[in-house]
Amino acid sequence: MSDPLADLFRASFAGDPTHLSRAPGRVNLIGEHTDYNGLPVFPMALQREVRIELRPRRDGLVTLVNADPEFEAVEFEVGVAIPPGPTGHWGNYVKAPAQELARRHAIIRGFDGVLASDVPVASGLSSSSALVNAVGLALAEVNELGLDALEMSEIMADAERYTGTRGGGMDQAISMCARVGHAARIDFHPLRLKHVPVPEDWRFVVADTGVRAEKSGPAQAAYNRRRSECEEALKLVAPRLARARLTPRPPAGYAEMLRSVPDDEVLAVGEEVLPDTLYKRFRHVVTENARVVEAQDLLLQADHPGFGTLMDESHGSLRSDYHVSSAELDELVAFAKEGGAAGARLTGAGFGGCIVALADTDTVDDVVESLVCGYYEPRKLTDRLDQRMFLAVPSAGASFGEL
Ligand code: NG1
Repeated sequence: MSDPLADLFRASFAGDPTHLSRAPGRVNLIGEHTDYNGLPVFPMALQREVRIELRPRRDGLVTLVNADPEFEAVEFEVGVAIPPGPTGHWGNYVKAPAQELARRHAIIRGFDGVLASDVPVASGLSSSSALVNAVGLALAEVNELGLDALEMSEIMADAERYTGTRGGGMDQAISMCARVGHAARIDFHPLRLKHVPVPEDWRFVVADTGVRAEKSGPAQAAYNRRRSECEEALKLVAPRLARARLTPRPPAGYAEMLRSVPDDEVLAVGEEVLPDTLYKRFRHVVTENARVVEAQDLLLQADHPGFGTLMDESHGSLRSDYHVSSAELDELVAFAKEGGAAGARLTGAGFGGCIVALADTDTVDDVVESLVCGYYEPRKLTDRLDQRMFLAVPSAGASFGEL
């Protein structure tokens, strides 16, 4: 059978590729902007993935050719201080895991490889972490590091900060550790996953606004600002909780705070001490955490309407309190609901990118039709519709093997 990636390999290097490293993108079902606050998230891996066919090298050179001619080939030496390319260059996501693995495990071997990805870029579906993970896994295996998926997830989360985004660890963890047919509740510090089966008749529709949410561009500053705002809010609330004797000492993080004090009391203190914007950010984080906890139970019980309602509430909070939605995201959500979705929300960081809508086998066609007629047709975005809108299939995490 012809393998276009292998053909590209032969055209780029002499000989054949020997190994395949692959890592999927993800859709986050609920729990947005909670991971970097140390609070849980609830994503699943997608059938869309980054695939690298490669051949290990004896020296430390990494050469990676992208099947998409829009992206020039990347070449560098593995090391502890790899000079980054210009901000936003895709090569930075290749260098990121190489530098982190060199710092932690003194890796010395690189590879020749060719890469193809069908994860939409800048859409909130973690194309970046899929790339970081696929390269990181390749380097870990080529250097025989013997790391497990959880260890790799944590290293890759640190690695991606090389690109300038102060992200949480959700994307790397689900892309490394996901199970076929399951979503996962992910908790942090320490990192752990609880895999929950997705009922057979549930359908998650992913629909792209067509507005790119470049996290290497302006969205990066907006994203990092949200993170700082959450830290600032906690710094103001924590001592007040201790002074009110609600906690023995100021809680060190959101997770500790929400374990010790009921949400309504935390919110009451927040409202008292925080300026308006900070309070809104804080309220989103506290209420979104509660929604994740509830979502896990509802998925286990296959409570379709209940899960949908939580998704609606999440979107409302991301729009009104966290200010990361956009007119296009709100419109897609509205059309999904009009078509009969049980719930719909933006997914990923926001500022553009995709929504995820919950339908089932009976309603999915109507939801899709409503999105096409309401959003894509009037905007003349019906070309490459299968790229813009697809059904998410809960898929397996990253893997590495011989070809
Ligand atoms: P997206 O928008 O998919 O890149 C980002 C972060 C996540 C998480 C979400 C918001 C990275 C790599 N990803 O995801 O960790 O914070 O935003 O919930 O920074």
